[in-house]
Amino acid sequence: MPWNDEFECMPVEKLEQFQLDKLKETVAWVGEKVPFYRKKFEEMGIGADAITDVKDVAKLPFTVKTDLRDEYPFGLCGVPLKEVVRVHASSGTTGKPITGPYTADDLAQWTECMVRNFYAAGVRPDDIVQNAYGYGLFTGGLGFHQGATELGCTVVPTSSGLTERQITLLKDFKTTVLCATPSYALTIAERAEELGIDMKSLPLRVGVFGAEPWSNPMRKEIEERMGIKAMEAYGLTELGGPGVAFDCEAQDGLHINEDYYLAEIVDPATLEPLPLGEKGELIFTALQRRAMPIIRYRTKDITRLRRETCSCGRTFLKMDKVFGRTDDMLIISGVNVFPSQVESLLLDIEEVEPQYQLVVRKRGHLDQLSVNVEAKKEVYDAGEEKRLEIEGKVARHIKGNMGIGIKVNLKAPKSIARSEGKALRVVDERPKDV
Ligand code: DLL
Repeated sequence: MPWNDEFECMPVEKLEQFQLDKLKETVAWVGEKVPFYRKKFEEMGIGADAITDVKDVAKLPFTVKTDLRDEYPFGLCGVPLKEVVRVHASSGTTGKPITGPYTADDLAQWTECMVRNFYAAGVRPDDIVQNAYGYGLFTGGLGFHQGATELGCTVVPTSSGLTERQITLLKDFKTTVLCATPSYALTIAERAEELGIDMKSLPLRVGVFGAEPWSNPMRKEIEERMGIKAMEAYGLTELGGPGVAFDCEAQDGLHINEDYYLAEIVDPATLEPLPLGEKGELIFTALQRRAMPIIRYRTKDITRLRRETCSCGRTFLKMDKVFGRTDDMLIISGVNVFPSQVESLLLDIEEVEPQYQLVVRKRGHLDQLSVNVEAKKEVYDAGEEKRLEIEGKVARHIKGNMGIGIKVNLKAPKSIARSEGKALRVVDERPKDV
C-alpha cells in the first residue's frame, strides 16, 4: 500500500499530463528567473511554448556538474535568497562544492518524497528509526530525519560513526529501522559480530540503505547478517537529496517519484535519448523545485528505466539498481567494468569477506585492474599455498564471468579501511592527465 496513492498509483496518461504541466511551468520559471537558463534558452531559441509533450524535454539543454561549480554558490537559484530556508552541499572530491538551496515548499516536497520512501520500505509510525547517515551538509542525515519525523516514527539521530555506540543504541532503544550507507551497515554488522552480539536476535527488522552503488548479492549478505529486509533509497544533492527513487516490497527496481522528477536515459557518448529498457546515463529534470529548478541534469549514474505494473500497485517508472557512475567505469581490455559487477562476483566466493578495493594502474596504454579482497580469517591463517589457491579461484571466477584478467590480492582480515559513509571502492593510481 502506498503512502500517497493519488500520485504513486496515478494512471500513466494522467501522470504524464501532470508532468507536462509542471515541466512547462518550470521551463517558464527558469527562463525568467535564472540567467544561466535564460541565456541557454535564448541561444537555442527555445522556451515553454516548445513543450507540448513530456518527450519535448529532449529539446532542452543539459545541465552538468561543472555548470553547478561555475555558478557556485547560488547562480542557479530560482528565488531571492530571502526565500531560501536551507542549503545543503556535497563536497565532491575536487574543487568547489555543489550547493543545494531549498525554499520552504521545496523542503516540504522533499519530506513527502522521504515519507513515501520509508512507507514503501514497510516503515510505520510505531517504528524506532536510527539514522546513521551523516548529519550536516550531506543530504542523508536531515533528509531521512525529516521523512521519519513526518511519518511519526521515533527518530534516533545518531549520525554516522561511533560504531559501538550505534550497536549499544540498537540494543538499548530496541531500534527497528536502521538508515545508513550499505557499506556502513556492513561495518556495523561486522563490529557487532566481533562484540559477540547476534544482530539477528535484535528487534531491528528493516534497513533503508543508499548513497552508493551496491549489488544485489551485497543486499543479501546484509540481510542475512543482520536478519533484516534491506531496502533502498536513491538520490543526489543536485536534485534535493535522497527520495528521488525508492524501493518497494517487490525489491525489484526503484520507483522514481515522477510527480517531482522527470527521468530520461541517454547514451552517455552521443547524448541521444534511449528508449525504455536500454542502459545509459540517467538524466533528471526537477518538476516542482523552485530554489534549485534544475533542467536535464546529467547524473553520471548508469541504469535502465522500466514502465511496468508493479506488484505493489505503484505506477511510477522503475529504475534498475545503479550499475555505477560513468566516473567509476573502467575500461579493461576493451571491456566496460563497474565496481559493483566485481562486487557481485566476489560475494560468490565463500573464502573471502565482502570487503574489497579495486586498484587501477596504467601499463603502457592500457589500464590494468587488480582487486584487493580480504580473506576469511581461517583461509588467511591456513598459509600461503591456500591463499594462492583462493586468489586463483577468484581470478578465474571473474575471468569466467566478465572475460577480463584481474590480478587478485588476498589481504589479511580487517586490513581494508572500513566505511562509515560512502565506501572508497576504486583507488586510481593512473598518472593524472597532463
Ligand atoms: O548520496 C543522497 C543520498 C543520501 C541518497 C542517502 C541515498 C541515501 P550525493 O552525496 O550528492 O547524494 O551523491 C549522489 O550517490 O549520483 C549516485 O552516484 C550515488 N547514489 C545515491 N544513492 C544511490 C543508490 C546522496 N541507491 C550520488 N545506489 C548519486 C547507487 C547511489 N548509487
